Amino acid sequence: MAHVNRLKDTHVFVFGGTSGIGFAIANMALSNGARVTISGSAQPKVDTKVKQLQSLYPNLASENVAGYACDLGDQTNIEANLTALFDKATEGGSKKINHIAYTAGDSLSQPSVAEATPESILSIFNVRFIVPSIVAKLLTTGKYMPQSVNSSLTLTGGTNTAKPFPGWTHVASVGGALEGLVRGLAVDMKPIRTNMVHPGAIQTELMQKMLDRMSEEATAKFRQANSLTDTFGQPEDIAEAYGYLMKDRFANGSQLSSDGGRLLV
Ligand SMILES: NC(=O)c1ccc[n+]([C@@H]2O[C@H](COP(=O)([O-])OP(=O)(O)OC[C@H]3O[C@@H](n4cnc5c(N)ncnc54)[C@H](OP(=O)(O)O)[C@@H]3O)[C@@H](O)[C@H]2O)c1
Ligand SMILES: *[C@@H]1O[C@H](CO)[C@@H](O)[C@H](O)[C@H]1NC(C)=O
Ligand SMILES: *[C@@H]1O[C@H](CO)[C@@H](O)[C@H](O)[C@H]1NC(C)=O
Ligand SMILES: CC(=O)N[C@H]1CO[C@H](CO)[C@@H](O)[C@@H]1O
Repeated sequence: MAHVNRLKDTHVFVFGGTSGIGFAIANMALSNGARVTISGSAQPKVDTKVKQLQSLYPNLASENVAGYACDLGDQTNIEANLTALFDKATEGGSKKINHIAYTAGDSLSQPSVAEATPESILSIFNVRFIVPSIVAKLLTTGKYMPQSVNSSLTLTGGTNTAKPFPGWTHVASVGGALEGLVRGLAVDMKPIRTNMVHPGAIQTELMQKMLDRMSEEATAKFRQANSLTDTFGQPEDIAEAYGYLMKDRFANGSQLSSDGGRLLV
């Protein structure tokens, strides 16, 4: 039997699709003939990024790329807002989502161990951990995603969990919690598959914000210390890891890294 392109004609939804890794996942999915919906915190940027994706594939029907804003930092309204978002993206459940990639992540400002408070520690968990947990809850109804091994949810961790940067204790904690979430969801969400990807140092807008505060010398040192090849990873490379996890119907509760060997440096 000839091998088929498994993303063709599927519906791929990307939380965090307006930037960095998520934008590259949306782009990867479009190149495979998927229909794509992206989300970010504000509609103007979502619209700009939808247009940018459309311009990359001039022959694509414009309805194959859509985007809706949802502020994932609004904890009080999160369940209602996510429900409204999925209703829009699926036209009330009639155009179901086959794969979700979750790469949304807000500012990494975190308390030092010395200055941490219960509130400041919990705040790091909101967009990266609590929200994907509520996303999973909404998928249990079957309204938005088919209950099938062909469906998948892919979350995002980071190599910081296994090898924390100095001062990154609480982000490492979120990563550890996410690993448990992924294994738990693989069991509880079956037959939908849940997996995760660990980025190393990937050259995205988020990374650029960090590099902007560093000297050229410090940047060179940072790059060298965080991959075996003295390079940053590119979003279009790690996007393939998410694509693989969407396609392999036996990948379940698993973790992949795209990190240039950062743990071996
Ligand atoms: N880049 C790396 O080296 C690296 C390494 C390890 C882990 N990670 C993790 O991988 C994830 C993606 O990283 P990235 O580098 O691609 O980051 P990025 O370029 O900053 O993209 C982050 C995305 O999250 C969305 N987002 C942030 N706050 C939001 C909110 N309140 N509501 C809705 N959307 C929100 C942003 O949307 P808007 O801008 O439209 O609001 C954007 O699309 C993050 O969780 C990051 O911590 C990255
Ligand atoms: C999954 O997709 C394959 C290939 O398209 C199809 O043969 C199979 O019936 C699907 N399984 C379910 C449970 O939908
Ligand atoms: C995923 O793994 C869990 C835990 O072993 C299992 O219950 C579930 O059936 C698996 N789903 C698929 C699609 O393999
Ligand atoms: C982006 C979005 O849909 N925000 C809504 C979240 O829920 C509150 C309360 O229902 C609304 O006021 C927001 O507009």
